[in-house]
Amino acid sequence: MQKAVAGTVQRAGEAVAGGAMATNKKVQNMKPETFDPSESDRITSDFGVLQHNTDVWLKASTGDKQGPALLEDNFAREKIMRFDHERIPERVVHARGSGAFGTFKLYESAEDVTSAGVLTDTSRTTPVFVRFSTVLGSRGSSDTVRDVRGFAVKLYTEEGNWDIVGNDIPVFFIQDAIKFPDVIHAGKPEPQTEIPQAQSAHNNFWDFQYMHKEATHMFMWAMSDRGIPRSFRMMQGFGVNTFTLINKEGVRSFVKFHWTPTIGVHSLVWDEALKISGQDPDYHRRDLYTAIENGVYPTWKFGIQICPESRADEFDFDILDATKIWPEEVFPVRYIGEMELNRNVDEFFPQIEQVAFCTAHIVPGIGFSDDPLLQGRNFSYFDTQISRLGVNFQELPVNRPVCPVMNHHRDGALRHRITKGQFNYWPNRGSVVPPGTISEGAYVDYPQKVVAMKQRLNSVKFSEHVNQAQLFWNSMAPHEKLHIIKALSFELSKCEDPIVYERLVERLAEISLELAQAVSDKVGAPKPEQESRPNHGKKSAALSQGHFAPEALGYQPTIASRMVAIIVGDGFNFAEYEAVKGALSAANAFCFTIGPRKSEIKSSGKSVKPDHHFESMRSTLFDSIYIPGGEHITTLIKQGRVLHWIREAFGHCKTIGASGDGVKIVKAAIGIEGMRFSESGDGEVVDCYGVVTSAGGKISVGNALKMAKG
Ligand code: HDE
Repeated sequence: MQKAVAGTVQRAGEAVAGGAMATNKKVQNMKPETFDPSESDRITSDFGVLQHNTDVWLKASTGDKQGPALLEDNFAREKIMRFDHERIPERVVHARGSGAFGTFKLYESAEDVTSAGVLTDTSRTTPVFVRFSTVLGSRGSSDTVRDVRGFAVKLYTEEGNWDIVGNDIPVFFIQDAIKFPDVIHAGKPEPQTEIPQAQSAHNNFWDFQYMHKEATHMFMWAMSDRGIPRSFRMMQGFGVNTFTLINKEGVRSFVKFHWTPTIGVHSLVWDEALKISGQDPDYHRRDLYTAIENGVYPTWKFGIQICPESRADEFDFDILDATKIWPEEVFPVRYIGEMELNRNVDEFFPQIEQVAFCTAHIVPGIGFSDDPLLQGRNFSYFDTQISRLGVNFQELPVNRPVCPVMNHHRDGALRHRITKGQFNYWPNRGSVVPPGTISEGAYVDYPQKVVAMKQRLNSVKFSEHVNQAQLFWNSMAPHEKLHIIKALSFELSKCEDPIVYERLVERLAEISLELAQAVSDKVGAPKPEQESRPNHGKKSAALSQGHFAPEALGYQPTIASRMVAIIVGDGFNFAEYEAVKGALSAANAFCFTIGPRKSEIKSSGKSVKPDHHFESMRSTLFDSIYIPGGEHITTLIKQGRVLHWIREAFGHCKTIGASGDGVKIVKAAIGIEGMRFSESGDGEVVDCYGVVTSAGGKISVGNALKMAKG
């Protein structure tokens, strides 16, 4: 795994051993199964017998002539047999992912709405594990594809595990769980060819989108910049489904859960995402690991949107419909806690691959709602873990709670736990392990009154599907609208069947005529002449990514963990190089030196060994580039690859810094004198945080620049 060369490199978790990690209950809880090899350890068989040669199979051999391998070699057979069975089924969705451990701290009690300890006790630090994922791709697919991202959080509370199995987009494609197999079949590779991998750009996906008008709102989100995040650390997380909170008095409220990153919400641009897919398919995985490994811990604010039960019917949408957001103007987000990820896993498979989330994992003070998507999910997650991990999946180290687990469930494949005594049923004559009482904090189901007919029917308000798609479109900044047009134009161009892209363009005309016309032109569909539904003109500020700039949340913009490439050749100005690198590293930016070769690059008596050469990395993998002055410019300016580095970074709206003669190469590449903050060919206006240099070599770090067009 690539480590950043700058900043204080510390082994996350270990560095604070004796501190927070030593008291992290989940870290302690996994200790018995954690093997940390030492110099004195030697290879044994699985049944503990020390082995002396594990490289050559036992043979009937004379030494000068090869003889047959013998079946009696127990160790060789064990080694091969264990290897043969290393794979388990990958997740049926969200197969590709990565994760980390951390902590959750509450800073404001929500006792007015819930009795849950994790949401009322501000003295607690609750251990967490988070797994981020894409949805459609297989386990080995690329990180930067256009897709929804999973954002699944397991909170190991003192009252049991609470899982918020969310996404980076607050709504879903479908309203009813019974449609899940259809939407996933339509999105995954097509059955006759198993093509395309990890892509929604194909006939079946868009056919489904048209056939299910309820998907309209969600596909707008997926086609927006949310579909191509810059980093897992820069994504919002949403519980999506409507849950309930119940307070001590037994009063119930409806709730939506939010995670908001304190470094802001940032995305790639599509051209970058496409290229990174090939250049570094592990881009997001590596980014998360590297940041944590270097002590730049990602944090999210935790927020709740509350709707009192008495107000549930007041709105023009059903609050139990997962294709709808609760607009923040109507339901403000109340931020009450913060989550930090501060420890990478020790081993991928037993921790990230075997972690098992279930929406049904809730704790006292938290409940479900009648959201029909949630009800189906509550069944599906348990069920899928049984085929993926087996019935005793709850016992796996990463999954088991930090509080006691006691019951009369027994046996099943790979049961680990040994329970003493005679009783494995309740009630028993010895009163062994009875249920808890309410005063002991036992989970009590909310006594909800249900009067209904048994029918296959959703509520009337579930039938409106376009209002919030319009709200989303109207709320986008100009560059966000442009990106949606481009994304839809890309995706629909990959659909060969005219009925698919023509009908979808008709659907777009229900959202916005401007959108439909722009896309129709690109994809060759008939141009809609009038909007097929009037636009209500409403907006909601919190739907645009720009709304989540760190300043808006009370945080300073930061360059920490941002990737900076410093371009050098023989004869570069060492003093400038050192000054800029030092300033950036002190601010915890991750600096990489890139040169014509990895061997030493000389500069008036000094030299550096670059981390990469121009061909082994590309500008796409960095947030910013800096070119020091010096004689190297006369050579570099003639090299197409170096000019491409600068041009490409410019085209992707990246911060480009140069000092001294470095300015000349920037000018040669992009035709602009000195330091500029880029605007793309489309005239987009973006916010940049980063390195600011001037031709005079003045350097300031971490400035937030509002870019202006022109
Ligand atoms: Fe999932 N989903 N889902 N999902 N989902 C799974 O469970 C399912 C839905 C989400 O990192 C599966 O353990 C149904 C919405 C995440 O391990 C499976 C429905 C949201 C993850 C499953 C939904 C999600 C999953 C596959 C419709 C956002 C990855 C493997 C009713 C709130 C968890 C697994 C991880 C995984 C079923 C819809 C998020 C099959 C039936 C809505 C983040 O059980």
